[in-house]
Amino acid sequence: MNCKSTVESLFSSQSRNLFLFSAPTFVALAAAKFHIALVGNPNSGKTSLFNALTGLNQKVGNFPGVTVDKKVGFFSVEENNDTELIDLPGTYSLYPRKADEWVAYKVLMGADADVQPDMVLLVADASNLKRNLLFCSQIIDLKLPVLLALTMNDLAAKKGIKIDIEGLEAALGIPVVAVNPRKNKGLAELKKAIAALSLTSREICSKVADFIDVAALAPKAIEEVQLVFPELSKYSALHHLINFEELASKNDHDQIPEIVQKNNFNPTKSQAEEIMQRYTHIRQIMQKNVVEPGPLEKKLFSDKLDNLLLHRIWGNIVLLAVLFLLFQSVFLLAKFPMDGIEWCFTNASSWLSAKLPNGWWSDLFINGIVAGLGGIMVFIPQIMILFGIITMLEDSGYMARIGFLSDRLMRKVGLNGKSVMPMISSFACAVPAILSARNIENKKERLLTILVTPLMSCSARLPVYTILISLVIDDHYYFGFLSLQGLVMMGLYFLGTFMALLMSFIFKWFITIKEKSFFILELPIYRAPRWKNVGITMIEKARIFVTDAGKVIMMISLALWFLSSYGPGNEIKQIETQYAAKIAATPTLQDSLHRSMLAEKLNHSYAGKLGKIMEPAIAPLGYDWKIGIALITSFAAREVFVGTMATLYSVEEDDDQSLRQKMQSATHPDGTKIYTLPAALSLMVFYVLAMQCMSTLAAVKRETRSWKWPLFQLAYMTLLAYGMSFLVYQLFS
Ligand SMILES: Nc1nc2c(ncn2[C@@H]2O[C@H](COP(=O)(O)OP(=O)(O)OP(=O)(O)O)[C@@H](O)[C@H]2O)c(=O)[nH]1
Ligand SMILES: [Mg+2]
Repeated sequence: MNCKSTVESLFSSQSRNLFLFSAPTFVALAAAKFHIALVGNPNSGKTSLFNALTGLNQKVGNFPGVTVDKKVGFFSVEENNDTELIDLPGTYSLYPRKADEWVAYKVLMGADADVQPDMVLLVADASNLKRNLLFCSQIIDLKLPVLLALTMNDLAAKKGIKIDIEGLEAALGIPVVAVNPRKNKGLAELKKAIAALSLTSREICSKVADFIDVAALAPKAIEEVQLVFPELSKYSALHHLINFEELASKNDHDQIPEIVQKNNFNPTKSQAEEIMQRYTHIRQIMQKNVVEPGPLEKKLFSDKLDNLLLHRIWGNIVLLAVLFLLFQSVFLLAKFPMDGIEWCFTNASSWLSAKLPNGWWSDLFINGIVAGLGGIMVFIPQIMILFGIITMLEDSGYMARIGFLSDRLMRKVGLNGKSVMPMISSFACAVPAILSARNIENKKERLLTILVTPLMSCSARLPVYTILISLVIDDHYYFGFLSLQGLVMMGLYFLGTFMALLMSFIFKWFITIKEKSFFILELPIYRAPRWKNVGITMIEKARIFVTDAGKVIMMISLALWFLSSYGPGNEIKQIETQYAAKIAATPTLQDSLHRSMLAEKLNHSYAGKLGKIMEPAIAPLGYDWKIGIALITSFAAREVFVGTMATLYSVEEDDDQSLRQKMQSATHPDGTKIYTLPAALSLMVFYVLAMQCMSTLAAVKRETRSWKWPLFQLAYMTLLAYGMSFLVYQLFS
């Protein structure tokens, strides 16, 4: 329906619609900034619509609970290009239970200091209209200016559902526009409707008829709250009675509890009554305006597929196969591009060494910057593939099934089927994964998920695993396609997952938060992943990896280059003079003498001294001092390991070898190899289990609102890593 008819129908409707009183009194869009809050049920397409309108690229996924925080973007309505759109987490009703639902709830109740919306853009899934209308009816009763955008009309049509949009509009008393954000359809109409509604004053919007008789739910109490807060609608007043602690400002804190007590207000009873009344009215609206097929008439492809994918036996077999393919493809598909990138960097640095004049700055450039950059660029293909596959899992709807399949196992260790989504997305990065745990209702399960999620191997560990595996594991294929290196890599991922479950099982006995636990996850229908989204995510993540991690790596590489090229006093100078004399005496040995000089200089540098101090602590794990330095620098970000090695080895040797070759031939002072199987395995285990990521700790601090949990996490993971690496080294040597 186009906007003209939307507006016309609003003004001509004989329904309870109060817009028909409207004389435009408030030209909000002309004001500098107009704020629109985007709300609706989870997985109804809010973020898709947000992206379509603002041109941004916020994360969209085919499962409920993708957005867990507010996100802001701008778009233009008519001439005004300063309209602010705030994407919010999905909520099923105005009775929030989860941390992410509270975010949306507070905005809607006007209790969020940062976001005071002038209009609410409500998104509802047309293929699930009845449930979506519950939330919609609650928003209507808040008496804010509201516009309903119906998404998933294509799916509704497939299911055989027909909606009379004009009828719906009349019945609800708010404008309704059909859109398809996936295909950018209906956006112009939506913008026109926004413009039209923005001309309607808030006061007039507030006069729209109640969807249900709110006052009857608690007549006296609501009236008394409205005396204290005259600006509240009846329904907002009811919510203040229920959630006054979160909604009322400190000054008004005491008044509402008094009202609650005096009137014997019972929130549970009022809520049950309210929901019943709403559904009664919604059923009438549906009967009049929506034609639905009988329950058995149309079985969607999704339902048939679920018979297999959620099957108790087959479902789990498919799940294992999917995870297996995920890891194998990260290894197999990335191999050739990685070799190519490595080849380019090795050649570039030998070309540069030949062309640039000798000097400290060319040394810094080639051995510090180029070596550091090369060390991380190699891993772009693997990171892109990993993010690509995870995005496909999320976008297709399969991720939600993984949650469903694993709920039983998860429960045994104190977690919840919903913990699976953070845990799997933590294969990519723990920071967004920890945020996404907001989707878990139960506080204890959410905390446990946050505590163990960093044990899942994130993409920053990939570079470390890859280089260590290539040093000690044969490049062998079973049956022509099963890569041994890939299997070891899978083993590392498995170790992290197993430890996460084990730790949760242990912690669940010590964390005493008592709360009812349940697993309600709406299974979305299967959808083809949007390839553009997959592509953009892959490119975007590669870009972030290179720029964010790159910045840290560059800085650390530069600092390391300095620390490993200079030393205290004039020790370095002395070594240089000594060797100059030796070379002058035996010029035939010049090459090997030069190499020993570099090694000795490194040993006497600041970095060498620091490494030597920590060597006794890490020797039992099979590490030398250079690994020790890498363990410290890795705390900024794990992938810094590779850059650290690149810098330390390039300061010492100036051949045209790749980092891998240099590490392969590295030896202890007694001539034995450093990267033996036991040492490399022990190091891999350390990287699987240790908490070496400042950003993760910061995220945990923010989500748990205390330092207690991140510090606990740092302590337990470090101890676990040390203990297990020690065990592995001793067992294998
Ligand atoms: N077929 C179809 N799919 C859509 C439409 N709109 C969105 N989608 C898909 O619906 C899924 C959910 O979209 P999101 O935009 O992430 O939903 P959301 O409401 O932001 O979800 P939460 O953040 O979890 O509350 C994605 O797979 C979208 O591609 C539509 O009109 N038709
Ligand atoms: Mg979203």
